[in-house]
Parts: sequence; structure tokens; C-alpha cells
Amino acid sequence: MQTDFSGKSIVIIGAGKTGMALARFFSARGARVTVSDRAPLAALGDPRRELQELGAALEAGGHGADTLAHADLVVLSPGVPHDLPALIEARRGGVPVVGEVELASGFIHEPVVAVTGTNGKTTTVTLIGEMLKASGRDVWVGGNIGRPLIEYVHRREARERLVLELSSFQLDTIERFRPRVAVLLNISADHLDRYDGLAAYAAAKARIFENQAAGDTAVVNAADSRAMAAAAGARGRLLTYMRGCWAQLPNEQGAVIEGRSLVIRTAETGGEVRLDLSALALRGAHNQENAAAAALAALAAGAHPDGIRSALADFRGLPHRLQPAGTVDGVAYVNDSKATNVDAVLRALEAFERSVVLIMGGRYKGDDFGLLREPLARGARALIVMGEAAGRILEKLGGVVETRRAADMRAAVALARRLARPGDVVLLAPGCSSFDAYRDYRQRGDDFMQKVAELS
Ligand code: UMA
Repeated sequence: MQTDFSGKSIVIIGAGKTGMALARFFSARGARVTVSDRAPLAALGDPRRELQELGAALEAGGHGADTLAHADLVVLSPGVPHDLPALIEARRGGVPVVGEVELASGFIHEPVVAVTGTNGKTTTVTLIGEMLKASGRDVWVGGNIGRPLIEYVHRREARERLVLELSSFQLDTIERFRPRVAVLLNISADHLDRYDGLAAYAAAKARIFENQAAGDTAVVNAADSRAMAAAAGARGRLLTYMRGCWAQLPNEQGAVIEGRSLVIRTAETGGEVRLDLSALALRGAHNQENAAAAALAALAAGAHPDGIRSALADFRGLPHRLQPAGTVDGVAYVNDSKATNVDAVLRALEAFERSVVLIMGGRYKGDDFGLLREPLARGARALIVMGEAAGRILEKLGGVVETRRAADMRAAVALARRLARPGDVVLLAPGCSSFDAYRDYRQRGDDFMQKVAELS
């Protein structure tokens, strides 16, 4: 791995969070930096100013073949497809192209715990961090969670362990990245607007194991057949978990959720350790599974059972993930704006025993909304759809329960109020991305919380 960038011409693709962190890193090391973004100049307000201060050039409105051809190194932000024609061309011309995680990991010698999966990554990563901290370990938590890994390198942080959330996009461009502990939570349809089918998406997730060696640990959800298939080639120790009994696990190492207890058997615990999950503030069976994965990964990275126990008891959950938004007229409003795919909507519906008025919609990502027919018929009072995908959702789910279309969030919340009865839950679980109307899922969730606050 090249480490001296002084005088080198570095082209960074994407002027988002990652691109800007990369620009700071390379500028501080004396490189000649160009940040290239497909967005027009007018749309790149803040980055423009900071790049000027850094002395970096900005190419807006597309990635010029010429810009790339003259680079010593091209570095990709996660949201940038690695097979853009301009990148293929640059590689053909001998220009090295590297992803941000791969680049940053070349500077990191501390053991890394990496977590991927379609849903539950951020909760699991946060729990692992808390479990390690409660066990006296000094950790840095980052990655797809919103803190680019290159920031850790740039700031010359020196922690005992790193815990990273990794998206399939970030895994797409790894080469040597090797997590000592790799966690695969689940694989279900997502990002099918970027991948050529579910198999290609699953293959990207499977890459989390590809550089692991004997002595490393793979933590995998035994109840998820796609995740287990993806881990088949893992060379390290396999720890699995699921709700059920030990006989269902492929080996005697891992964790089983029995009722409200989490039972763990690994080399670290010696015998059996039993953790009470009834104190867990997180709703839903899926969060018990996330807790199981987190406990196994944390143990493998040096946490102790008491630290895990106290982290589980103290953890209050994260915003936009089944986040209580308030109760109005006996109806509980819940913000699950991060449920951006159909599987996450299914998990959210499962978390409630009461009747649900479900608000869905946003930008379509290629999911099959038809999978929601049966669960909606079973547990929902009404469905409210909005955003670009409203028509598609109506096509698949219209008529399963009372269904209405709303122009925007304000209208959706007002409709939900009219349709819900005391004791019901109004659940925002869009099953779509937010980009048709919002900057990101956080802004969408905040908007929902705000409109609910205005009801009372
Ligand atoms: N862009 C281009 N050319 C392209 C595509 C995008 O120039 O072909 C530009 C866009 O115009 C934009 C910039 O790239 O200006 C955005 O870059 P980015 O999409 O990589 O976003 P960042 O702000 O750098 O944030 C990324 C992750 N985003 C994505 O993967 C889409 C963040 O995950 C992550 O927190 C951050 O790096 C730090 O690691 C967000 C996310 O939505 C939360 N992730 C997806 C998910 O969780 O489902 C994968």
C-alpha cells in the first residue's frame, strides 16, 4: 500500500461525507486533490467552500475521462458504482482505482470487527461498541453508520479495537480488507436498483469473509439461509445464532434465544452464559437477534459477559428505528423511517401485537411489495401510501386492507389519525428510500416526528 501521497494527483469521486473526509486526508498529506461529482456546481454548496480552503479542485456535473486518465490514484465514495464507464476506462489506462474502506484499512493495524447485513447493522454495531466499552475496551465505531473510516486514519486515532458498519457498496471495492471478526446479520432484497439481482447483492455481502484467516471469527445468523450460504467459504471459526434450540445450529458454538434468554456457548465463555433479554428496551424479535449477534462479536473481540449484560440493559435504541414518536388519543406513533426495504417493514410489523396503520412510500428500490400482503391482512387496520412508489405499492397491496393515498407526510399523518382507533399503532415504515422527497431517511423521520408533535 502506497503511503506517501506528496505531490501525487488524487481524484476523489463523490463530494459527500466520504469524499470530503478523503479530501482532508489527502490534502494534509501534500497531494494534489481533485474531487469529482456528478451533481451540478449549484448543488454542491458546502463542499465547494471547504474544498477551496483545502486548496483542492472541484469538478462538478460529471466525471471527466480526462480528469481520471491523468490521476495517480482514483478513490471512490461508497455511493459511486465501481463499474461506471469512466472508471472502467481509467483502469484500462492503468490508473489504480480504490474504494475508501480498502484505502483506509491499509493504514489500520488494530483488530477490526465488521458488521454487514441488509437490516440491523447500525443497531448491532452500536451495541458491539457499547458492550466493548462496558468491558473496559477503548473502541472507535464508524463506517456506513455515518463516520467514514478514513477519518480514523486522518485523525491518527489509536484505539484498541474498531467496530465498522459496512454496506454492500463498501464491500464491493475491498481487496485485502480483513476483519478479525466479521458479522453477517441477514440478506434480503435491497438495493436492487444497483445490483443485477439478489445473487449479485448477496455475493457483495459475502465478501466480508473473503480475506479472513484461521483464527478469525465469522458470526452468522443460522436462521437466514442466504447468510449461511454466503459464509460457507469462511476460513475462520464459525459462530452462529438463532431463536430455537442448539440442535438447529451447525455446531455447538454460538448463541440461542430461548424465550427471553440469550444462551451463549463459545470458547470465550468456557461453559454456558445466560443473559436476560427481558430488560432489553428494543422492540421486536429481530432486535433480539441483533443482540445475539452483537454479544457473540463483542465476546470474540474481548468483551466480558458482565459488560455485555450492562450494555444490553442500558441501550435505549437509535433514532428512526422503531422510535416512539408519541401517543395521541390513545394511539402510539412509531418512527421506523430507516425501514427502507420490504424485509425491514416485515420486521417492524412483527414487532407489534396491536392493529397497525402503516405509512409506506418513497423512492422505489426494486423490492417486491407483494410479500407484505399476508402480514398486512393479518395485523394492519389500514395502509397509507405516498411518494414516487405509491402507485406500485397500490398495485401490489391495494385492497388488502383499507388503503389511502396521501400527498405528503402531513396528509399521511392526518389520514392515519382519522383511521386509527385507540390502542392502535401508527407506524411509518416506508419500505422505500427517502430520496424522492427528502435528503435522507433521517430528515423523513424528523418530518414524521414533527407532524405527530403537531397533532397534540
Ligand atoms: N456521486 C457521484 N457519482 C456517482 C454517484 C454519486 O459523484 O456516480 C456523488 C453524489 O452526487 C454525492 C456524493 O457522491 O455528492 C455522495 O457520495 P456517497 O453516496 O458515497 O455518500 P457519502 O455522503 O459519502 O456517504 C457514504 C454512505 N452513503 C452511501 O453509501 C449511499 C453513507 O451511508 C455512509 O454513512 C458514509 O459514506 C460514511 O461511510 C448512508 C447510506 O445510505 C447512511 N448507506 C446505504 C445504506 O445503509 O443502505 C448503503
